[in-house]
Amino acid sequence: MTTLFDPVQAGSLQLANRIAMAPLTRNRAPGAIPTPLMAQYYAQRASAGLLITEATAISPQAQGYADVPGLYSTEQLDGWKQVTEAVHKADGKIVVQLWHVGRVSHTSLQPDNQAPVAPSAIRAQTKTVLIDKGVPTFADTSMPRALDAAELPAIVQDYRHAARNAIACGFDGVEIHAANGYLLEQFMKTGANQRTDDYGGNLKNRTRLLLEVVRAITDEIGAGRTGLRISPVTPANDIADENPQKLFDYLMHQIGPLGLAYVHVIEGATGGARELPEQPFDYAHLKTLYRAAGGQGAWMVNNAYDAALAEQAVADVAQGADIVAFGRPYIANPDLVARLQRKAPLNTPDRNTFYGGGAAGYTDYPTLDA
Ligand code: 8OZ
Repeated sequence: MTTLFDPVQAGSLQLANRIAMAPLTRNRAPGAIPTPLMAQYYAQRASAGLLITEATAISPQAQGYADVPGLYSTEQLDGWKQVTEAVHKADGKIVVQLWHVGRVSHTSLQPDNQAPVAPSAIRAQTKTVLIDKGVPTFADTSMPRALDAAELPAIVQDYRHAARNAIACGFDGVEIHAANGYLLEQFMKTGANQRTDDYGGNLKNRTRLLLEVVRAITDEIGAGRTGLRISPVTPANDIADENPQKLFDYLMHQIGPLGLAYVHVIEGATGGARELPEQPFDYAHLKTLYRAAGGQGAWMVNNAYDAALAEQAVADVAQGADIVAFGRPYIANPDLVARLQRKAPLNTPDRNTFYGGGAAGYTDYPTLDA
């Protein structure tokens, strides 16, 4: 029987175990530049089979939160090099999550204080994090403007450049963030996309931008180093679709043949309930369709897994998962792999230090052996 502690192949990534650190926004990169403290934080967690970085902006326009990192300037790349070196020195594997927030932004975070961009000029009823004199504050997102179709090739190029930058600074690969109500999901879901051009309306059109991004990135760095994160039914950041099962079933047909390293699925509401009674979703069917379409990537699942649920998921080869990603447990347990293996108790994460700040609640959670 397969366990969480068995190795697994995800595309060209050879992973030592089936436990991944989920992407976690921590707002500790002032000026969008990764710091030595971030290198320490990721290296502490390097026993995970795969580390997925916090969401990382592919361009200035892609920024939507204070003090989140980017992957487009020389200073940012130098910062990330320290991170990848520290993780590799600790025998870890790390991919960077490529992010464009779309409408989930604030004018004060956009180039020249412009409006954030979106498929349609529909404001998200959600908040973003601004940091005022070191103190995180929540602010309503700004009214976005609808992107002209002629602007989209430049955004696809930004993804391609970011993927090239990722490899140049030592990442083992990238994860495309197509979840949680950000730009790529805004295009996919009817609640945010009312376009009448080639990027709106039917499923082919709504998934067009994502598939262009996937093709550009896989062409640039290879599909075996590229993962994809989706969240079929999450209401995060005010996103909704009239028929998520149909949308994601369709997407599996499209991505199956592309040779991706893994598909990372957030089950239920991000950071919330795994089951949404008003929005049932068949994840096993999704996986079956992906495999039927030729998809051989690792199937990664996420959202509120505990040890028992995770063990059960990887033990069930047909229905279950190849990899389980843990989010909140990784905030507080740098040695999560050892703790799960030894069935040891877990430290509890402190919500007050999730976003912004320094080492407290970041690099100071104790290991079992400490
Ligand atoms: C929490 C706070 C800010 C951003 C996501 C990147 O939900 C995020 C995020 C999470 O994917």
